[in-house]
Amino acid sequence: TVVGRYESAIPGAPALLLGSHIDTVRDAGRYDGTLGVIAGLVAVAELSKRSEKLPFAIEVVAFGDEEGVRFPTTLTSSRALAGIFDPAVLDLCDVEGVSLRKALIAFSCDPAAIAGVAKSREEVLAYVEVHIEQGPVLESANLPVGVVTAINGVRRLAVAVIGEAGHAGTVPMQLRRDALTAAAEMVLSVERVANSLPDAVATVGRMEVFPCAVNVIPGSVQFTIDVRSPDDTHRDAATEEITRSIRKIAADRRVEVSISATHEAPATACSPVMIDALSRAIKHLGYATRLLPSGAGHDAMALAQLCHIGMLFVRCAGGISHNPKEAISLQDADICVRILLEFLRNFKPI
Ligand code: HGY
Ligand code: MN
Ligand code: MN
Repeated sequence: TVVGRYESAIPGAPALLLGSHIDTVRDAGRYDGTLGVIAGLVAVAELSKRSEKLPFAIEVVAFGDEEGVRFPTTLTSSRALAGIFDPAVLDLCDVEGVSLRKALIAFSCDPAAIAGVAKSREEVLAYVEVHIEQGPVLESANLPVGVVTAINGVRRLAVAVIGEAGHAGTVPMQLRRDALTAAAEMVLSVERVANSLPDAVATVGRMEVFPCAVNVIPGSVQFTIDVRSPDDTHRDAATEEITRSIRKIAADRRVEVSISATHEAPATACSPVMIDALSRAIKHLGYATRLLPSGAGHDAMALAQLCHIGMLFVRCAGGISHNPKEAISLQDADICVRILLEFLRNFKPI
């Protein structure tokens, strides 16, 4: 995580945090996360150019791990800053078996120093994250920006299916304990359960097949499940139903299955004070204010444990994200920075 501080008129004053994450998913777009850091930097550069000082400091924060692509955890950087980092995640390993602890040390970081980066409530006023919407709502409403009301809660699971590897040519179908066909039925049950609940979504985004050879019946399969809802009871009901269904499929197909929880973040409401302040800035610049929930997770979920949070969404083409086709217009980027500046100049510490 990289943090830059723009000092206040009162040196050492508490800071308003602006920022987002600079890590991405594989084969990602250029704006998910990065836009929030750049927008913060451009707003501060504008203030600095005019030697404008505010009654509070501004810290622009570039979080290093929000996506959780390499290790089976997520929000590690923002949780560290918010003082809610769980040291147990240091022992989680990537697909090569390298632990987060080892990777940090190899990157000349000191895992023992993580606790020391936590901010205190007294030194932080609030956190504002500018982020692409990653959905189609603003584009369909023909609006450049929107204000986030709440962020979906999420649960992530790691599933391991153990069958029996065998010769693809000699084992009769009814004698097989094929881990991949069992996993395939499980994946479809994830989709079925999510479709049965009004506002839940569930995704199997990653799957590894072993030994992964054209003429070998798969002996084992590992896959991930990501379950979300704006309502944590729906999120949990979907997760329980999916777990039940996976265990039944395993029993019917005579394979073993292990299911472990790898990540959980509760649905997180943005602070009404921040929603109002961002809405006022949008209105002041002459744009209609659109309030909307976030289906995607964000570092703001972690910062909500430390301070008031607000999020400003920026329209993105076709709502496409986690995809190289991710795109925003220069005009919308300019509008979001102007709104951020209007917000900063009128922000009254809460
Ligand atoms: O998964 C998410 O919602 C975010 O992109 N990390
Ligand atoms: Mn993302
Ligand atoms: Mn993001």
